[in-house]
Amino acid sequence: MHDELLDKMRRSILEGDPDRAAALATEAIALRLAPLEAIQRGFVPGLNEVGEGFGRGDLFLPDLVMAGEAMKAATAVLDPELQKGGLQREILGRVVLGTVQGDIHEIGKTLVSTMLSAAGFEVHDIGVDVPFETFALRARELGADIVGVSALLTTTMTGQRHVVEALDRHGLRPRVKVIVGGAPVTRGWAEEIGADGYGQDAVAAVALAKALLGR
Ligand code: B1M
Repeated sequence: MHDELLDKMRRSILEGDPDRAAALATEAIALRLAPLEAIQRGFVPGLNEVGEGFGRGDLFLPDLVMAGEAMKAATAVLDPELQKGGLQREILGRVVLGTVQGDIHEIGKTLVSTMLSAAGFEVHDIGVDVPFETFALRARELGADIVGVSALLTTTMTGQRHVVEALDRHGLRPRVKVIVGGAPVTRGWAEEIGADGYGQDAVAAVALAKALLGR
């Protein structure tokens, strides 16, 4: 029933059109399409196509930039909807979350942040291109239970290991749990660097965070 709308969403990202993407997100809310479905089945396939085109050399950096802007416009509209229903009193745990040093990809990290907040976690999103040491300093300052580290590049995922090491140096492990994620990250990688878990997507990250804190 929503197939046509989902396809328009995909195309708004391919065309790098933030206004259109935002308008389609608004339409989705009016039609009561679940916001996560709009993101995962509508907008993300467009981003993936742009990523593939860029990887093949058919598309260029400006295309990637505009696709990212369109995605951000859509998620800005859908974000408050994702948050709804998450207004519970009890805080499940405190999470410090960021994209690792050298990496400015923020869309997936922000989605994970939104979903964790909606599930009842207190999330401190410390942004993108975050120095390894800063994860540890902020975790200590805020009394975090979990540190989440996102990486989208094969060159920056090695930074996730440095974050685990920084937490070790500050004596925060094993009390503070580490979750890693991002397109090139795997369960095997998480194990290799001594992280406590790997979230394949935002929904999996929430389930993992709950499980790690025994919730
Ligand atoms: Co970039 N980029 N990019 N990019 N970009 C990729 C990642 C790439 C795969 C595209 C490609 O070549 N096919 C490629 C990486 C190749 C590699 O290393 N293997 C790439 C490249 C090469 C680059 C540049 C180097 C390009 C250049 O300058 N020549 C450059 C690097 C800049 C830097 O960071 N230093 C660059 C820049 C950019 C933009 C800034 C233009 C833009 C980002 C805009 C922004 O974020 N504001 C951008 C975009 C949009 C992409 C693609 C197309 C889409 C990423 C995205 O937002 N996906 C991407 C290709 C692709 O992924 N298909 C690509 C949607 C998002 C919802 O998914 O981020 O995977 P994702 O997050 C998911 C899961 O991974 C998981 O949950 C999320 C929600 O389900 N997850 C976690 C993520 N973090 C998690 C943390 C967790 C748990 C789960 O726990 C803590």
